Formats: sequence, structure tokens, C-alpha cells
Amino acid sequence: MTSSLVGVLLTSLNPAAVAGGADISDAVTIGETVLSRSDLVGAATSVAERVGGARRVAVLATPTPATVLAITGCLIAGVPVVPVPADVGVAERRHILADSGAQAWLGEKPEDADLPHIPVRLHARSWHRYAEPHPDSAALVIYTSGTTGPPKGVVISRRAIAADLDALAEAWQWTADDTLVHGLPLYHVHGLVLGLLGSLRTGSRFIHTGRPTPEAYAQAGGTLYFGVPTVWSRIAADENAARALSSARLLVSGSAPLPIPVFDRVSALTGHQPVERYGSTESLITLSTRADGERRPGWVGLPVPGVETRLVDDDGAPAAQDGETIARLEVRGPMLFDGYLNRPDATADVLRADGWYRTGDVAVVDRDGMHRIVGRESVDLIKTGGFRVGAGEIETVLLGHDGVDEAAVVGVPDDDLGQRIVAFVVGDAAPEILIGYVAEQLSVHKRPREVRIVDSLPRNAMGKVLKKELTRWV
Ligand code: MLC
Ligand code: AMP
Repeated sequence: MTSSLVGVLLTSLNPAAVAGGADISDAVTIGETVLSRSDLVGAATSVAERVGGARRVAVLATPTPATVLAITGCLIAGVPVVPVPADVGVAERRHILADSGAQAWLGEKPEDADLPHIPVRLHARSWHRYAEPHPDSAALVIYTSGTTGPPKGVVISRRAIAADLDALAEAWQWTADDTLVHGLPLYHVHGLVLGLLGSLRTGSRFIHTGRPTPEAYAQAGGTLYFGVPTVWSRIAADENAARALSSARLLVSGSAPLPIPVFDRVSALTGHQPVERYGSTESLITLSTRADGERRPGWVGLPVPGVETRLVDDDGAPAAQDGETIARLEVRGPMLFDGYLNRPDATADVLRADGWYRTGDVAVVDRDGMHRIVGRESVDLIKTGGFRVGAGEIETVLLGHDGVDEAAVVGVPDDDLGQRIVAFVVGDAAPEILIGYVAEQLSVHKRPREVRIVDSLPRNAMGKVLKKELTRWV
């Protein structure tokens, strides 16, 4: 038998090392539960024994020990995990399960589970050693929104995760001496890949605070903190909580633009200029400011090790990297996804044969290689509280409601969420009914914060809704 997987992807969980004295009693703290490294290896290997051979399994990714063990167990067994949003609604869940071909719910399950259920037992133990799966094999299939249609499954290999985590460990000087704290969802790249898997790879302690509240961050006593800009903005508004973070080593923001006033306020209260990093589900994290480098407010930094970037104009020709020219950002590196599950057409639209990924973001690069993200190419991809939400998927759901004749969804600037989802509807349904309907069908975090009933939608001569005009109506 070759070395175990956990020894390769999740280095700190190498069973031989753990048995040889590299155990720590508080490797993962989540809710009221504290797991040692040997707890994790033993309980997750026991999970591996029960899922081994499955093609893919779904994990309802609540922030619980069961989720940590389920995902770790699948990584040990080499079974790709489909993390399902903890607040998922019925239509989105149906789509994710059908599209992914997941064969079972592992760990927690929805009340009306639609697949066989494999429970996770916190106190079960196995010390079986698993062969190392191929680095090109899939570790995760994470569902993410496009501008139209239902979410697509982003296939992420073990190799990509390892490459990205090593690049970030270098950029952030992230080591086993750190204690990483966050309270983000465990079904997206930020909370799951960077937060949980990053800790298990670097060997840092991991504390999940349940929710990312200022008080919980202040009390956690970590060295390294992750948050989306909404989290940092709430911390910046809570002086006592912010000051408590002054004893940390590094505060990291990502998943959406960090407003400069928030950067400044966090810096003033904590004594730490936040590190900002940029990425996506498809590319993982490709750009970051560095622990030992300039942290320039409004800029997301330099390519992390292994990453190349380029700017291209509308014709695909190279654009100037002069600190002023705004053009499409493309990235290439070992951390890129393999493609969208079952969607070679959609994959070919964004991932070229020569390895360049078209991010859908427009950016500026200065002569030192610093990057500033200017915005997205499409108004139909909304970032709200760090969640990526497609206007099209919400419009489709709204149009499925009896009380809706026409619907158009936009993201409007919001001090707390970055963008707030607003739906304009022609019809006779009550706004609060429609908000609840989207929460129930898609997921709670995709619900419009506001629904406005209007007589008609502004359209151009072709009948296309004028979304820029709509945002001016708010
Ligand atoms: C409200 N609630 C409802 C509801 N309305 N429930 C059912 N139906 C309705 N109609 C409930 C919710 O369930 C929740 O309950 C509570 O109200 C609050 O929900 P909320 O208002 O949505 O929470 P909010 O405080 O606004 O959330 C802010 C946030 C969240 C920052 C905590 O947006 C968040 O976690 N963002 C992180 C997103 C992220 O991790 N993105 C990374 C993507 S990866 P309860 O019981 O739960 O309180 C990526 C790559 C990269 O982008 O670069 O990182
Ligand atoms: P997701 O697939 O949810 O990870 O969303 C990826 C998108 O989030 C990117 O394409 C960007 O539009 C946005 N994003 C992530 N990090 C940043 C950042 N630091 N600044 C600006 N936008 C960001």
C-alpha cells in the first residue's frame, strides 16, 4: 500500500505522523466539539470505510463536526464530495442531486432526504490505511451560479487544492503555528477549501465560529482570520470586537471587493492592514497581497506562486498592464478547475485548451504586477455578502410563480452586503410571498432582499430588459 491520502493532501493528518507524536488535542473546534488530530484521522477513516467505492456523495454542509468528518472521510477514500448549501431550497437541491449523480447523503440529511443516508459517527474509529488516489482525481464538485440557468458543478481536483493551499501558505506565511478562525459556510471555496482544508494541510488549528459575528471573532483568540467584506464591515462597526483582533497575525479578506473605508477602519482599530485576495470557485485563489508585501487598499495583489495572469481586450488581443487600462482578466495555473460537470459547452466558453481561464472580471494591472478588480463583465452575476448569485436563476424561479408575469433581477450597491438582490416584478403576488418562495426553492441566501411590483419593465427595441436603467429605479 502506498502512503495514505491524508498524508499527501491533508498533510497534518498523516496517520503515521499522528501516531508518531504529531497529535494535537485541538486540531478542529466547531460548535461545542473539539477534535484532536487522532480523533479526526480515526473518525474520518471510519467514514471512508463506509463510502469507499461511491462515485459521488452529497454532504449537507452545515457547520458541524459531522460535515468536517464527512468531507475528510471522502478525501481519505478518494470519493468526490458534493457540498450542498446548508440553507438549500427544494428546486436547487433537486438540481444538484440530479446533475451530480450523488448516490447518498453523508452526515446530516435534509428532513425529506431523497437519497440513501449514511450517518457519520463522531466516536467511531478506524485505522485502515488507504492508498493515495491520483492527484488528478476529483476532490470536490462545488455548485456555483452563472448568469443564466441553474448552478453548474465545478470539478476541483486534489492537485488543484494542494497547489492553491501551498501557494497561499507561502504568500501568507501560514504555518502549523497558526490558529485559523472563520465562521463562513463550508460549502464554498472560501470556508471549505481555504478554511478547513487549508488548516488540515498546513497543520494550523482550525476554529469555526458557527456564524461570522464580530463577537465570535473577537472571542476566538486566533492568529489568522478569514472573512468576506460583509464580515469585515460588521467588525469595523464594532470597535471592541475589532480591537480584540489586534493580537492576531493576519486578517484576510476575499470573495468580493473590500471597500477602502472598511480597509482603513479595520487597519486603524486592529493595527493590521487586511490582506486582500481574489479568486473564484473555478480558479481557486490566484491573486493576493502578501504577508511580507505591500497591502494597497482597493487592490488584490500579485499572482500567487504558479499563477500567470493577462489582460485581453474585447477582440482577445493583449491589453496594456499600465495601471490604467481596463480589460478582461484571464488566469492560468495549477489550481484551475477541470471543467463543469456534464457541461463541456459551458467549460469551453471559459477554459481554453492552452489553460487560460476567462474569469468574467475586468481588471487593471500596474507595472509592478499589482491587480485591481474593476468589476464583472456581466451585470447578471451578483455578489451579495460574498455569495455569487445569478440573476437568471432567480428570474426563472420567480416566473414559475402563479402571481408573476414578468421578472427582472438586479444587484444594487449595498453598504452591508456589497450588492443587494432586488427583483422587479410585473404581477399580483405579494413581495414577501415571492421572497419566501425564492428562499424555499433556491436557497435562503439567494432570496431578494426587496421585491418591487411595477406596471412594466424597461425594455429596448429588441425586448431585452434594460438592467442598468432598473438599478437607477432603486
Ligand atoms: C431570513 N432568513 C430566512 C428568510 N429570511 N429564512 C428562511 N426564509 C426567509 N425568507 C434567516 C436565515 O435563514 C438566517 O437564519 C437569518 O435569517 C439571517 O440570514 P441572512 O440575513 O441572510 O444573513 P446575513 O447576516 O445577511 O449574512 C451575512 C453573511 C453571509 C456575511 C453572514 O452573507 C455569509 O455567510 N457570507 C459568506 C459567503 C461566502 O462564504 N462566500 C464565499 C464564496 S467562495 P439563521 O438561523 O442562520 O440566523 C468565493 C471564492 C473566493 O467567492 O474568492 O473566496
Ligand atoms: P465565486 O465563484 O463565488 O468564488 O465568485 C468569484 C467571483 O468573486 C470572482 O469572479 C469575482 O467577481 C469575485 N471576487 C472574489 N474575490 C474578490 C476580490 N477580492 N475583489 C473583487 N472581487 C472578488
